[in-house]
Amino acid sequence: MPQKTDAPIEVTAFSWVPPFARGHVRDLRVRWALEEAGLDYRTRLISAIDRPADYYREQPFGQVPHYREGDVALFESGAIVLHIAEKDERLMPRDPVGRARAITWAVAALNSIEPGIMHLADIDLFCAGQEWARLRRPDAVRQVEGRLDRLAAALGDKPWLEERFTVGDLLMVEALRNLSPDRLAIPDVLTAYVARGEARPAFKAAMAAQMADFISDDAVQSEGVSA
Ligand SMILES: N[C@@H](CCC(=O)N[C@@H](CS)C(=O)NCC(=O)O)C(=O)O
Repeated sequence: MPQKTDAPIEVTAFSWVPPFARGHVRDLRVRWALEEAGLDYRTRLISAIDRPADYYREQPFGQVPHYREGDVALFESGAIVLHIAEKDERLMPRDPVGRARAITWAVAALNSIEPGIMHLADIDLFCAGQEWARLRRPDAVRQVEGRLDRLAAALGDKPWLEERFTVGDLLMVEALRNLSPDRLAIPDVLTAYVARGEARPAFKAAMAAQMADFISDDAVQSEGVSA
């Protein structure tokens, strides 16, 4: 596993999040890209509850992940994953056409697919029970389902969006993972696509590493450890 305490690449992650969020915090996609590329990294854990004041100098919005590698300091998981992808042909094809297509899908994941899914998560998880959420939900579901249908058509019967797995698939699978089948209709080909992504050894290693970094609920509650 490329998580090493003396690694030159540092990624920030939260030390604790509620159970429903575990496996969905966005350092996961960065860890996944690093695992695919075989690059060692270390994590710096910060509290999700009491964000250190000086952290905003690194990540203007106080969010995770933040990435540091020598003089390179980055925020925004999409930018970080693209930066990592540039280092490894397995994530970013070297031929100009393949590279452009991989970037196109990466941006589509972040710009055309993920926002609707996160809006739905706001409605169903964070604002559940609020009147505006009840009124907004049918249209929000329709919009996401429309996008999913078009994405399923573009994927067709291929395993990946292009001839082989790229950074575009990594970000697309990550965006789709925040969908819940009991909240809307997900085309079968996309369910299988996400399962293919999650079956990759690099994804599994990233998931295990994120889980291992969380301090336990018991430590937070009974021992008063700062989350
Ligand atoms: N667009 C940012 C979003 C990062 C983000 O939303 N991170 C969440 C964890 S998944 C976070 O730090 N939430 C706390 C907050 O927004 O204050 C990215 O992709 O890096």
